[in-house]
Amino acid sequence: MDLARLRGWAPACLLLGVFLAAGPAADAQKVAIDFDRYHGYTDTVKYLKDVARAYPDITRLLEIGRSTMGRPIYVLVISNMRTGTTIDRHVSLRNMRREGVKNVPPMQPYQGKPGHLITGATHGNEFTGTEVCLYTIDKLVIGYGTDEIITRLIDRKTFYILPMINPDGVFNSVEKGIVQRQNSMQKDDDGDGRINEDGWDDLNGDGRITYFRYADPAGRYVLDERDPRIMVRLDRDQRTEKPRYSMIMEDRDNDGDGKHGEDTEAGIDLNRNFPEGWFRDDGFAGGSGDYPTSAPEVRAVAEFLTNHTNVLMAQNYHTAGGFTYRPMGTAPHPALHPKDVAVLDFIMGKKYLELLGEEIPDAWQKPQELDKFKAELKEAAKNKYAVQRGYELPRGWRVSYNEEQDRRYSYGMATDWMYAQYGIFAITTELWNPARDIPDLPDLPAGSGRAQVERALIKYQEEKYGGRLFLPWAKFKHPQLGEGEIGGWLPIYRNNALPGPPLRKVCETHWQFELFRAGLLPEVVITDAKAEILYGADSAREAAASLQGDQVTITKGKTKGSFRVIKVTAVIANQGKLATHVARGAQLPGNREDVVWLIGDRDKMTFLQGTPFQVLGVLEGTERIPGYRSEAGRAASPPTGAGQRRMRMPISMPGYPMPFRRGQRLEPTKAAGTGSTRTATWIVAVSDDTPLKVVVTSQKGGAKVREIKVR
Ligand SMILES: [Ca+2]
Ligand SMILES: [Ca+2]
Ligand SMILES: [Ca+2]
Ligand SMILES: [Ca+2]
Ligand SMILES: [Zn+2]
Repeated sequence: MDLARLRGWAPACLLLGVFLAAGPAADAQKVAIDFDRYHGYTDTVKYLKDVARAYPDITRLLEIGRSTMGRPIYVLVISNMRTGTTIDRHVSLRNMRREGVKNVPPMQPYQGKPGHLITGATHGNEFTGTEVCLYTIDKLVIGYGTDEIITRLIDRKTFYILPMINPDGVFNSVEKGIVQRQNSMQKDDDGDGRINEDGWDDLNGDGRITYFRYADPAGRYVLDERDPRIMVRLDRDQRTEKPRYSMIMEDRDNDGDGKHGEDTEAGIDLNRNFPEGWFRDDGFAGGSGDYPTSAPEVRAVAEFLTNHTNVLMAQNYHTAGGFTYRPMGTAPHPALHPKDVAVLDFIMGKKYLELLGEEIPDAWQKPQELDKFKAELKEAAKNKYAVQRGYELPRGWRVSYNEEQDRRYSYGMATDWMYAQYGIFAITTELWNPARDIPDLPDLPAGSGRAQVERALIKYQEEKYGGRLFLPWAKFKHPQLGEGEIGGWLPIYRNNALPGPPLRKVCETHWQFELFRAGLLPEVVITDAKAEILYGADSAREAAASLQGDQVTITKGKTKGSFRVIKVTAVIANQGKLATHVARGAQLPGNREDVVWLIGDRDKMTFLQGTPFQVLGVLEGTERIPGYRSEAGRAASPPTGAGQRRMRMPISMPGYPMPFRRGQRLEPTKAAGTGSTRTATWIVAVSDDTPLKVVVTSQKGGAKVREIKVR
């Protein structure tokens, strides 16, 4: 690999002409950013640091781990740093033998607000997602204080933006121009005992790695009849009268084994290394790793989500295609609870198709007629899952599971892992469909094939980019393969939104979509909290109250002080659109139901009725879920079979103290109410004037605190 030459090729080469200049920067944009070029690793990091410095009140930059090559993996937190609370601020862990020991890192206030995670570049060559992350950051920080909806979101929710899961892949793809999907773990791809011994090479020394094409009777390509710059790929058994060509990356056989570029710096595929449905597979480029989270980049994400448990919404950006995968890819349709299906398809999918301008399935328009659609599909549908749902999934909103052949698509994927193990509405959007996302692409009749799109794209880059994205083919004699030509697309443009207006359009559409999804997050509030004195007495500092059955016994002491029996009532409501968990989210091992605490000086209060925290369960949201009838109405078909087992539903109830003595269960009281509202009542005996407060903690719906005034 001729790195010395490549080093001279600075990312500045990618700077495009001023004709793509952005509109006038908004006044509030303290950190300038435009989308007329790709930012790559270096400028993305610089931007994140600049934003964190410029907006200290609403951002925090976290380094959540390091890549294989030692590059930091950053999450930019965007949330009002002065609002929010967490339970550990109100209940201190008590070490009875060594009081005052503090060895648990405190939670941050933003962890007590509903969270929305957006990631980019799990695959290093798919960095359009990194750009959408940066665009999203820009919109959020500029909108804070100027846009009412954005301000409200940043005050009450938490955005976690992770622009590059795979910084090494991004660096190699953008800064070095050597596209790299995988991470950079040392891997002997061809099993010859040597590592990274044959990467791609800049054969003609122009500072870029493009393609080499050469006449080859066994080749899989022919030249396009209308534009011989275009290579048309043949199907495996396709016959042709035209001369055949082969096309490889610019590359020489460095180790003389007769193979080209067989062992580059690329390591493993990060989107096959997450701990959901993982199995070892070295049968494709990079493989899935030695064990789940064996990649440091994946481990960083896994640790981050494990200790940032407030995330209910997530997006993992990839390229390309211009559609979204919602869960799941590793399991068939029944693995999802019908309520989650309805939230994903009828609410999110419908909005997504609207934003793309694509046709929305009839069933999504008329969810009240779902039974009719199901009956119709029974006659016509190609797959049984479509019949169960009442609709085929549209092109723009699909699953990677192969429903027609009833076969899993893949394994170890981030989105499945987030949904199945953390209860997150996680999706994967494959950004970029040039035929749709380039507003002024020339000469493209509807339903155009690949070659037609390619012709239009080449013409477009000639007109708008001065022909810099596609190099003309030039004769070159390859040291091993003989005569041929070097040229073609600069590889980074093959799978990413072209910078300038096309990239901005992709960014804007997906920013709008994630803004919409953020607006669905739950919002748990204490709508009312009051206390009334049922009984009061003086001279009772040492008073104690105890409860046996329904009998309260009060024992007054001798020294001076006051003593009161107080009834506290708190009303809690979820005022957000979605429930505080996905349908079975509270049953997942790392998750817990919502609870409400009554907190005061524990040495001065005795709970007579109601446990210190009471269970709220899962608070429903305010949005009616179209296309879903809850168990209360008509039972929605319960998930069965392998899918349900795969969700690892536990056999015990989550989250409560286990019985500490045989035969006696210490179970918390359940608050009254259903739907989105609960009422919790306590009766406590309190000595002196210890202040009381109610704290509601919902893992994904937020934590709130309210001081109690005793009347
Ligand atoms: Ca090797
Ligand atoms: Ca090589
Ligand atoms: Ca070259
Ligand atoms: Ca070789
Ligand atoms: Zn990808």
